Amino acid sequence: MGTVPTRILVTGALGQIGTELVESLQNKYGHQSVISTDVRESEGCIQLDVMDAKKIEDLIQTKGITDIYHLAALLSATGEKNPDLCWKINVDGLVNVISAAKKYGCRLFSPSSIAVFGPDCPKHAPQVTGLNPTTVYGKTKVIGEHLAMSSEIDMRGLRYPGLISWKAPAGGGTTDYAVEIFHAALSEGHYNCFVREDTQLPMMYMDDAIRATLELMDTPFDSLGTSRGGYNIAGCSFTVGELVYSIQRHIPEFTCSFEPDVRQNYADSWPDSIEDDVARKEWGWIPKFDLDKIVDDMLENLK
Ligand code: NAD
Ligand code: AKB
Repeated sequence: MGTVPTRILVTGALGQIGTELVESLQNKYGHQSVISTDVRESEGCIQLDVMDAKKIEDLIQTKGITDIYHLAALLSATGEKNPDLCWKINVDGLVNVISAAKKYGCRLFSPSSIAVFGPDCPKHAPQVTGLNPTTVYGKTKVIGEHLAMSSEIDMRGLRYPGLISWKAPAGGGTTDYAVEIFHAALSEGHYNCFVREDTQLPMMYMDDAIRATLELMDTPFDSLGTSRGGYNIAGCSFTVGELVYSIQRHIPEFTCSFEPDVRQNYADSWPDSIEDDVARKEWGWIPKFDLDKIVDDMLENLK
């Protein structure tokens, strides 16, 4: 008997990650094998609200879906402005997707985040530590990781750091400054940053994040241990000051001012850097982009 061909459903496909993940999945599995969905309308994308459990099931059944990449969510800054909605989309929406995956035997990728960590976490965050986030967004991600391990399906996740990319805008997170700064540097020569100059967070270039996602999903289930719901993956870690300095290698006249808002509190509650020894050991994770390489590539592509 032959193996069933991979047919993929992506939720939240129009977002920062979905824009690039869909492209990579299409390159890997063929254009027709990837069904893009989002609550927003766009050509080539099926409109799907992840609160609509029946429509999720209908799509999985009619399209013969084998794998789901569940990207629909509210990020930290938007989520803290509307915690009830954040809980609904990030937890109830995920539960809908898990139920459908279980019913139709689908594999499921559902991202976690460095937001699972709270102020009690060591500044270099280990894989296994207490998860006591202060944000609602972080709490929804902790629940997502628990559901991955308790739902009796093949469900996997990565604790993505702040992601930096140029193809789509960042979607309402605390780490958005690390994307916005490039656009401002090129268009205005100046950026007014909403966190302090010494704020240091774990970050990653989108190319590394997409590759990590595909590599995790390519790993045999039996090789994955108890971190399957949310592997720490490190890219690089830098302060805003260091990011400004790296951009000034290309644009010496670029300036940055600092006017911290409520997002400073979320950033301060997260670790500075990430220990990714378990991902390296279990499925061979190795990042490729350091700060200067990210900056070179971002400016080259945005110019
Ligand atoms: P994004 O905000 O750019 O995209 C999310 C997409 O979900 C949007 O296109 C939005 O329209 C859609 N959406 C919102 N509500 C929906 C609903 N009810 N039904 C269907 N679609 C809905 O986010 P992203 O950066 O692409 O993040 C994707 C996932 O990765 C999220 O789970 C996020 O928490 C996680 N993550 C992202 C980052 C990052 O830096 N981008 C870091 C860590 C974790
Ligand atoms: C956010 O800032 O909310 C996201 C994340 C780190 O989860 N980029």
